[in-house]
Amino acid sequence: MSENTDTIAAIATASGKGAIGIVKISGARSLEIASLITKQTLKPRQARYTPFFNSFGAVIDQGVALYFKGPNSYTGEDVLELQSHGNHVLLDQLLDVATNAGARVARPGEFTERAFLNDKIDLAQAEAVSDLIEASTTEAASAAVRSLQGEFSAEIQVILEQLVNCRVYIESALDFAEEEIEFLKDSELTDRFTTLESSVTQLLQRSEEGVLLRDGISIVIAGLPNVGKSSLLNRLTGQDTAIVTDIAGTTRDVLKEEINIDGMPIHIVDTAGLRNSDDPIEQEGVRRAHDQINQADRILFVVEAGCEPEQSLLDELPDGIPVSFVLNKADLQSGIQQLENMLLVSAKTGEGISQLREHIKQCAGFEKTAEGALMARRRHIDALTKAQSHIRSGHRHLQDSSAGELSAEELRLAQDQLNLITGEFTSDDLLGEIFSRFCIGK
Ligand SMILES: Nc1nc2c(ncn2[C@@H]2O[C@H](COP(=O)(O)OP(=O)(O)OP(=O)(O)O)[C@@H](O)[C@H]2O)c(=O)[nH]1
Ligand SMILES: [Mg+2]
Repeated sequence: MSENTDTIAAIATASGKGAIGIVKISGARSLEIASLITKQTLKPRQARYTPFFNSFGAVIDQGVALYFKGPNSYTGEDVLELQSHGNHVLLDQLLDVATNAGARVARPGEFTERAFLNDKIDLAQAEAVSDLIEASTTEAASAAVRSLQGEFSAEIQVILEQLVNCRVYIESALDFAEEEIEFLKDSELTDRFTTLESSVTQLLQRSEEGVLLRDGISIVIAGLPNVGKSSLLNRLTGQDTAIVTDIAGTTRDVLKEEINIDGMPIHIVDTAGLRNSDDPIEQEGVRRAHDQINQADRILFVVEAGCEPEQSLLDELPDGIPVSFVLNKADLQSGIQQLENMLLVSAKTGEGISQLREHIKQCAGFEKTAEGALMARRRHIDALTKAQSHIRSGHRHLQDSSAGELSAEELRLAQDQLNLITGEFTSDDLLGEIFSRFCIGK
C-alpha cells in the first residue's frame, strides 16, 4: 500500500500523565480498528462512551471513541479518535491494537500532511497548525489562528486574481499586434499594476510581523567587564538569572533568557566582558562572547556612563550587525547629556529601561498593523519578496519600453512564487522538510 494511503496511528497528547490521553488513527482501516478496540460498530460523528479492549481482549480502560467518516474529517480520510485516561501504559496498548491490525505509527506531522494532500487545507494553513502549537505568546497564537483560518491564503488568492487579470490583459493585447502599443499604455493597466503592488506590499508587512512574532529577535549584550551587562539582563527579564559582582570578569558562560515585548519574543544573551586575559576560563568566555556577537540580530553595547566606548573594541564588532549603545550606571553621574543614538539607563534603579524596551521594539521593525499580523515563515517572506520584485520588473518593462511579452513573463514568474506559498506546486523535499518539524500525532 502506498505511503500516503496506508492507515496511520499515533498518540496525539503530550507525554506524561494527564486527565485524558488521545490516540488518533487515520486511513481505511480506522473502522475495523474501532471495532477491535470497542467491540462495536461506531456511527460517524457520535461520541461513544465504551470499554477499550487490548490485543488480548482484556478491558484496559473505558473512554470515548469518535469516528469520522472521510472525507468529513481532519485528514479527509476515515479517522478514529480514542480518548482514554492520560497514561502512556494505556495509550501504548491502544496503539498496539492499531499496529497489530495493520496500521503504521505516523511520522511527525503526517495527519496534517494528509489533510494537505487531500485538499482539506493548503500548505500555508498546514504550517499555521504547527505555528499555533508552538506559539509562545497570545499575539503569536492569534496571528497563527488567523493564518490557519485561511486569512493569509485568502490574501494570496486575492493577489493571484489581480495578477492573473493583469496577465490576461497584457496577453490579449499581444494577440492584437496592431493595437498593442495603445493597449499597453492604457492607464487602466497602470492602475492594475499599482493595486497589485500595494496588495503585495501590505501582505509582506503583515507577514513580516508574523515572522517577528514567531521567531523574535536575538539581542546580545556586550561590552567591557563590569559595565553592568549582567545587571541589565536581570533588569530586562525581571529575574535574578545572572551573577552580578563588582569583580571584573564575573560572567564567563553565555546566558540566554527570553522576554516578550508586545508579544514579540526577544532572546537576550548576556556575555563575558570583552578583554584580554591570562585566565583560560575567561579567554574561553570571551571567545564565546564573540561567537554570540557574530550571530546577533542586534548588539546592545554597554558602556559605563561618563566613559567613552573603546575604539579598539568597537573595531572588533562585526560589520552588518546593528549596534545600540547603552550608557549604564546613569545613577552614578548627574548631568549626563542624553547623546544621540545612546540610551542612558541604570540597571540598578531601572531608569531608562522602558525607553530601552521601546527602542528594542522599534529596531525590530515591529509596529502592530491595523489588520493584525499574519503568521508567516521566512519561506513565505522570500516568495512574497521575489513575487514583488517580478511584479515591479513587469511594470517597468511596460512603462519603459512597452515590452508586453517581457512584462507578462515577469507576472508568470511572480505567480509561480505565490503558488509556492499555498503549495500549489511544491516539491516533495520541501513538504518533507515542513512536516518533519511537526510534533507526533498532529
Ligand atoms: N550604581 C550602579 N551600579 C551598577 C549598575 N549596573 C551594574 N552596577 C554594578 O556594577 C558592577 C558590575 O555589574 P555586572 O552586572 O556584574 O557587570 P558585567 O558587565 O556583567 O560584568 P562582567 O560579567 O564582569 O563582564 C556590580 O557591582 C553592579 O552592582 C548601575 O546601573 N548603577
Ligand atoms: Mg556579567
